[in-house]
Amino acid sequence: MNIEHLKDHFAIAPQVEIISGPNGFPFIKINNQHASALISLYGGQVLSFKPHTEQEDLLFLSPLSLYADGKAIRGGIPVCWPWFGPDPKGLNRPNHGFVRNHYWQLAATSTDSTGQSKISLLFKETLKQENTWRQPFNLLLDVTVGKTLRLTLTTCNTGDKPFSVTQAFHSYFRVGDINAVKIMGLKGCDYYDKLQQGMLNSQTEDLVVIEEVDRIYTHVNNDLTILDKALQRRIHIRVPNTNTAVVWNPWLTTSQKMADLEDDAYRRFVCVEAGNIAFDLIQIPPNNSYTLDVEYSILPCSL
Ligand code: TA6
Repeated sequence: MNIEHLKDHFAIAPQVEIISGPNGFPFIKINNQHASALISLYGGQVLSFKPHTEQEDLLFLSPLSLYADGKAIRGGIPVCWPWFGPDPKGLNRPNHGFVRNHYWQLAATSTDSTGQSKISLLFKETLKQENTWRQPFNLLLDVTVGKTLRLTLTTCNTGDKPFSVTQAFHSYFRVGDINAVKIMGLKGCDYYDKLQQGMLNSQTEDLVVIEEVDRIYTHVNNDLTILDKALQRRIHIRVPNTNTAVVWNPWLTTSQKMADLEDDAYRRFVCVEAGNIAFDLIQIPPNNSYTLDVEYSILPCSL
């Protein structure tokens, strides 16, 4: 990917720069009146978002993350598409689909009158893809960086047959101390527990993470909140059009097994992943599209 070409076509001084990241991965660096952010074209992945009012990033990015072809970047907001989790057909294709492991095209950059920056990334059917996925499609990711961070992922069926996807924003949220975190908005929801062979359980209280957690929640609210007493802040996740979400924290033993995570990294993040997951399969007819829309904001603890 030619960074000079990207600079010529898409940089908007001084708010939007194109820079070379680790191993020459092209990054879009945003610094506008509201916030700073970093987006990798590899994976179409937001790696950092920090409103100027905040001391700490919204997102966790592993310092041991690999920046290598065929590997996912560990942290930020990986895009899981067109399937979430293991290959639904059992053909040994990558976990969480293939778009987090390939380059996206930078389609447009803009700023609006309120000072927000919008970055549009495109993953085209004609770009590299798994040879078993034969559905004609376009996939568009719009990232809007303002006081809040908004991501919309639009799947367009450009073929003549319907197809189905599962998908998620696999967001790694930075927390001050996992022991001082409460996840609100899941009380009363049922969940499938991946650590108990998919057993169905019910969430009776706000979720406190005290061990490894890997759950798919159903019928979730449109608003989820991570209350972080250590950083004295709340992360608010607005998901207007989905009703499944995953919560994942690997805890110590699983972190130790992961080469791209420090052993104690589990203390510093929790994944709360909004999407259409497992049974929440989205069917898209020919010439139709579907948009997953999520907005993240950071609020003080006291409000
Ligand atoms: O979203 C939770 C999960 O599917 C877990 O089961 C866990 O394995 C995690 O994602 C990380 O997956 P990855 O393929 O990125 O190593």
